[in-house]
Amino acid sequence: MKVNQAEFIISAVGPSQYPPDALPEIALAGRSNVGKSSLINRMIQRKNLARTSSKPGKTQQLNYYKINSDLFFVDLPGYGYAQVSKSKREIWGKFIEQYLMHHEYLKLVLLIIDLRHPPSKDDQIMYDWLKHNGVPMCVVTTKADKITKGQWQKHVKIVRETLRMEKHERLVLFSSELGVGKDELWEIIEQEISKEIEEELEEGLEEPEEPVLNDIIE
Ligand SMILES: Nc1nc2c(ncn2[C@@H]2O[C@H](COP(=O)(O)OP(=O)(O)OP(=O)(O)O)[C@@H](O)[C@H]2O)c(=O)[nH]1
Ligand SMILES: [Mg+2]
Repeated sequence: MKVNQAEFIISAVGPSQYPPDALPEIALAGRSNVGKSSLINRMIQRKNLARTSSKPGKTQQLNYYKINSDLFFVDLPGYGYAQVSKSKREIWGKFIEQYLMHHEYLKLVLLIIDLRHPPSKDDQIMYDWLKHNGVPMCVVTTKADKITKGQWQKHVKIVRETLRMEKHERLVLFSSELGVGKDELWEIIEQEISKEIEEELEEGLEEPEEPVLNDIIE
C-alpha cells in the first residue's frame, strides 16, 4: 500500500471515543516494549508518529492512526508489564478484551513477539485467546536486527513451536530498524481488507429472501 497520509486520531479510553469512521481496523497486540509503536512507524515510514519509548508501559490507551482513507492502525496497550499494579492490569485486560470481542471493524490482529526470546506466558495466553475466539491474526516476530541473520529461522521455529502454531498460520519476520518484513506485512493486511469487501459483495449477490406465505395469508 502506498501511504500518502498518516495521522494520529485519538487516544481512546473507552468505546464512546472510538472514531465513527467505518474503516477497517488493524490492531497491534503484544508485550510492553516489544516494538508495537515502532512497527507502525516503520509501516508508514514515519520516524515518530506513534510514540515509542525505551521505558515499557508507554501506550496506555487505544491509539488510533488513520492511514490514507483506507484503514486504522490501533495500537493497544502492552501487556505483561510487572511494574503496573494488578488492579490496573485487570482494567487494561478487560478493556482490550472488550475491544477485541466487540469491534465490528476489526479485521486483523497483529500479535507482535520479540524474535530473540521464546514467547512469554502472556504471549501464549493472547495467542490462544485470539485463536479460540476466531479473531483473524498474524504473528509478527520483530527486532530481527538484534540477532544475526543466520539465526533467524532457528528463532522463528522456536516461536512457532512454543505457541503451537499450525503450519498454515501466518508469521512475518520483521525489523522496524531495517524494514525487513514491511512489504510482506502490507500484502497480508491488504489481502485481509479486500477479503472482507469480497464477502460483502458476495452477500449482496445472494438470492432474494423467499417470500413468507404467512404474511399474505393474514
Ligand atoms: N533494534 C530494534 N529496536 C527496536 C525495534 N522495534 C522497537 N525497538 C525499540 O524497542 C523499544 C520499545 O519500542 P516501542 O515501539 O515503544 O514498544 P511498544 O511495544 O510500543 O511499547 P509500549 O507502548 O510500552 O507497549 C524502543 O526503544 C524501540 O526503539 C526493532 O525492530 N529493532
Ligand atoms: Mg507503544
